[in-house]
Amino acid sequence: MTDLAAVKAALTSQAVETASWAYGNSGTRFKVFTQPGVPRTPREKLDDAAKVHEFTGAAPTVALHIPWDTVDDYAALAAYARDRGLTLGAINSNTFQDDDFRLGSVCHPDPAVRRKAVDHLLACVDIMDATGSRDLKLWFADGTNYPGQDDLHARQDRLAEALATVYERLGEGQRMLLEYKFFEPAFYATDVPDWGTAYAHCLQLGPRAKVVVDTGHHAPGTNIEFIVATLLREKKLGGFDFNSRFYADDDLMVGAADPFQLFRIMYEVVRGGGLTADVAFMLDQCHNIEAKIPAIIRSVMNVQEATAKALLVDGEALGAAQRSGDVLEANAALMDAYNTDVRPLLAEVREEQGLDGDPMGAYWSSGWAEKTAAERVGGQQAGWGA
Ligand code: AOS
Ligand code: ZN
Ligand code: ZN
Repeated sequence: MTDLAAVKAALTSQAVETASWAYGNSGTRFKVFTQPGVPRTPREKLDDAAKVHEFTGAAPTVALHIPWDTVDDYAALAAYARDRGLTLGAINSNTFQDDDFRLGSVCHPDPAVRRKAVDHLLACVDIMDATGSRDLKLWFADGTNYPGQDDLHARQDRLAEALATVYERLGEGQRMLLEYKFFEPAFYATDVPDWGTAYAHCLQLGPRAKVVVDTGHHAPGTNIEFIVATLLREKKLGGFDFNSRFYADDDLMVGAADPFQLFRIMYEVVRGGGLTADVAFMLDQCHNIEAKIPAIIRSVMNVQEATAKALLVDGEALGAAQRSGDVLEANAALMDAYNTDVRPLLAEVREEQGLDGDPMGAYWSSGWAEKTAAERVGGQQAGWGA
């Protein structure tokens, strides 16, 4: 039997971090479609994020990206967020948009380019000091396109050296989250292509270095929940970049392509004791053709639905079936939870928090979309096309 009060308490305390860049215009390398009312400044992105939090009650932090969210005074930006009931979340670095990084950043063969990349990462930690952010999130576009282009082994050595320099600089309570991705923009060998490489570096660095699982960064068919279970066992799961994919790094709304996979992931999170603040549940998505704030609200709700289903798994029945080797009953215990319609439960949880049970409806009737469309002219691009 599941303890409904415990399930509700877990759902009430769950927080999903939204990404500043998801509020801006985005697209593919073919076309960036502009939308009315899109934020023009980091502050306006926070205004939109505050709406997501207002209607879901579950999105209290916002990840920033440097330099896309560059401001003169980061402490003032953090105060601006606080005034809107938000705090600033992970600081995402960018070592992929500069001409100097054609052959890589921290893995580049030229020490001067590596130094430039490390300086940027250190500047990101300075920003974390000002914003009070806990996490530095590192994703490296580094890699090679052709066999022989550079020395794979030496590139790992350079990466390790750069990471160690930044790790040393972390302040108390700060963490380094290392993200992996199997290809793109490099097409032959990516320098952090998989969880094993990220894990090996994090293990070497120490307890404050952890792995980020971006759900869109795996080869088709990869069992992501197995990776999650393993990282949790090793106390190395720092968080998620949630999104969904049909083909490559599509950055579509989490839970849209494969809600069953999201459920399986959240089940391993619950099973492995990962439903805590130690694991950052972040969204890393682009809303190229759909309205952005409602898409982010939908994404938060999709994470909540998968979590609710995971929490509803009858652990006793599942355990008993597993111990007796009853394959079908064990599978049925998971599927029963997955096939439960948790929307009424989540509506109840929201209403108990004083929120509208229907965040999407509440947002659409709030007038925010019309107000921002009228007031904001010339919305900002998210920062990249794809
Ligand atoms: C890139 O593919 C990664 O998913 C990054 O996490 C992210 O989208 C980028 O660094 C934006 O900050
Ligand atoms: Zn990501
Ligand atoms: Zn990605």
